[in-house]
Amino acid sequence: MEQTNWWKKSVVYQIYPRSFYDADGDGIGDIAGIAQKLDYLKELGVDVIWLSPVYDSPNDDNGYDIRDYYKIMDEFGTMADFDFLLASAHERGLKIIMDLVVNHTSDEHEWFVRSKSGRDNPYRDYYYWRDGKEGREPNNWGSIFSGPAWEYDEASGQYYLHLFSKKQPDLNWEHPPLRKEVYRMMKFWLDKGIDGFRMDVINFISKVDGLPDGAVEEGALYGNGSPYFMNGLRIHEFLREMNEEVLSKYDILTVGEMPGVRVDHAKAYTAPENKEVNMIFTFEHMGLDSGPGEKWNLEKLDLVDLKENFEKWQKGLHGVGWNSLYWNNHDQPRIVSRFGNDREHRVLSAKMLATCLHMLHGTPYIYQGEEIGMTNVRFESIDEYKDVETLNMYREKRGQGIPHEKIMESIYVKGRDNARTPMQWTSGPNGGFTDGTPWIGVNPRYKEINVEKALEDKDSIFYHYKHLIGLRKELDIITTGDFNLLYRSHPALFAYERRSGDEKLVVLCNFGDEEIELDEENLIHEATGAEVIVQNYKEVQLEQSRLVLRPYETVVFLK
Ligand code: TEU
Repeated sequence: MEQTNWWKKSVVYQIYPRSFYDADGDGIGDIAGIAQKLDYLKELGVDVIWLSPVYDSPNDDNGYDIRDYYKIMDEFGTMADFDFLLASAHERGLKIIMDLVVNHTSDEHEWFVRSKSGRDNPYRDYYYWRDGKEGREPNNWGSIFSGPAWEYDEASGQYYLHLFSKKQPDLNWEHPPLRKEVYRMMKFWLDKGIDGFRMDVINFISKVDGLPDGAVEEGALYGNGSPYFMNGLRIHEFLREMNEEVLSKYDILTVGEMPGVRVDHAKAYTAPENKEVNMIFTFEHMGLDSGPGEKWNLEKLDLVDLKENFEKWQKGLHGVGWNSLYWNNHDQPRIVSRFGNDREHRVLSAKMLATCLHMLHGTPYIYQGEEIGMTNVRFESIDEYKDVETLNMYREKRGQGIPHEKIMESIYVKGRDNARTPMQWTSGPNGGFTDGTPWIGVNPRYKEINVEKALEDKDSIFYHYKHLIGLRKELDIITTGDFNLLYRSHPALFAYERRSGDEKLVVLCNFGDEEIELDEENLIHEATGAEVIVQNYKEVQLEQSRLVLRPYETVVFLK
């Protein structure tokens, strides 16, 4: 089918269904709740909804452990609810893309139950089963969710591979019948009319033969297997086969989530002539405040690193492939707390961060609550946290004797539950998320930060996002323009220009708490007479031969 590339001018809104809106009062968000909020999303102006997994799951990893790809999770509703949501979205001109999780399934999936039942079962090769080595795991890889990446099965005397939790066994993509089953399932959902897929850790599906030991980095308990499962030898072959068998038959959006991907990989994955995926999620900019180590290491962001990382991706993919643009998702802490200032400058810094991202080349993704400036949370007790990654890490580090307070500090800054507290709709009980008891604590700031207040305040973050989304529709330069970084070495100013023909956008974002004064003659010249299309404050300081940006102020000029 002809690919119209409609997604090049789209803005995507990610919904984490468990925390979005609970229509039936059981304390868990559901599909009926999403359907009730479609007009809110229409008002925001987004084009596409990305649904985190809604398939049947025991929820060891909140739906990223799928037990039945063809069934809706009971807590979220029924297939009839889903069909109603899809039809209601399409009626409003909204598209829906689903989360495709096919690097692994739940250990309760029928395929795994059969695979585990015996070495000779026809499903055995749907997963990675290996004999131990000298009474230990087949190799020294660590799971991304702590512990070893292998689980021993008494009955068969073998181990199975799980890069994530032990309830998420990795699928063996080397096995053609498995790939066929995946393609059949994808067609089932696409034939229902969904508009594409976000593909979970899709660059992990090709593992290197022999699954060799990884290097044991200083202080690590296990070997680093990532060189042997990230961007593996057959990954492009598998994605091209998926495209040939399924994706090419529909006019859809495909975005591959790819931890460990670099720009050179991304050029190959997203170049249209390669017929793989439309775009990918890189993690590079999300690792700049952890240093070279694990994400729990807390380092201060150096803005120059962030600017140069965006420059690398903007220049690297412009005219070659396509960028996705994001600050937040269900795995990342809230950006206004992370790179902004969520206390005295929450509104300004949230708007600044939004402007910085939405004026770039690529397709922007907004994560639920980002558009109202939701912040990180600090639960007092570890018992209030729900995320398997966080809880496994806590137990492992406590076992290593690391103090509770030190671990909690990392959880406060980087934990995934920061993004998973319920969406804040009103200042009423539970932030209007549920009439029941929420499955996870509501962020106490819901009284000041909620949709109801945002919609009443014309100067809210919500309406700033709405304005930015509108500009993307109105100005082709945002979609087609090139990228040039300005003031590269400035420690607090993120400034760049986009050019297309004789048009130019100049974007200035003050990431700091201090006022920035620019006396750059040609910038002032550029700005003078330019149309100011985005600004935080009521007026822009264009005093005599100097341009002043106050803390977290943003201004965008169009010439
Ligand atoms: O996440 C991929 C991944 O690598 C995550 O472990 C992420 O890097 C980490 O959580 C950052 O803290 C995807 C999904 O987005 C995530 O929610 C799932 O837990 C994971 O895959 C397994 O499906």
